[in-house]
Amino acid sequence: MEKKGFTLVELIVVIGIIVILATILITALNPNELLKRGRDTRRMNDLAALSRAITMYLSDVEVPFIGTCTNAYVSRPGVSPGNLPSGFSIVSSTSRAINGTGWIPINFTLITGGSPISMLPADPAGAGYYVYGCTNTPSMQFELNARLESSRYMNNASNTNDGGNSEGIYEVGTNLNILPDYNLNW
Ligand SMILES: [Ca+2]
Repeated sequence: MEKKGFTLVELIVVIGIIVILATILITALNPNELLKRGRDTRRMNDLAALSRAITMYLSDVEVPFIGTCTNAYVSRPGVSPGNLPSGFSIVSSTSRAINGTGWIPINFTLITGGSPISMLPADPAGAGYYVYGCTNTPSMQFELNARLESSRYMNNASNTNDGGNSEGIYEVGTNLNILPDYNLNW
């Protein structure tokens, strides 16, 4: 008599093969690494956009104010002191306002034609944060810091690649020696 359907053993073998293939696929795709890459891409874009906006502000506004440069500005309050640049007063806020009251105290709305950014960026990881520093001597310069976390992009934070002074930190700006070599851990 012809056999119809699968036997139990055949089913178990098929299910076993599916489980093995699914495991291989998930390992290859590594969803955790993909999420980290997504956040890193956003961090690099955030800092690039912010850097362009500050540069535009400096070239456009007649009497610019880029912050009190003895401060280091942080996009998240409550960060452990050991994970912040030393030698600066730490000023932190979650406000993303672009009118000078946000975590970066620059009034981007003064730019002719309006601000190129609609809000200040914040790190896409819940525990993450960005750091902003400035100097007025000899001229107004700034630095922005973020931590990268994916295997693919982490090397972008090396000083060889970003030109900065802190190996583990992704540094962007017009003077990457404003903020010291520190550990931006979270
Ligand atoms: Ca660096």
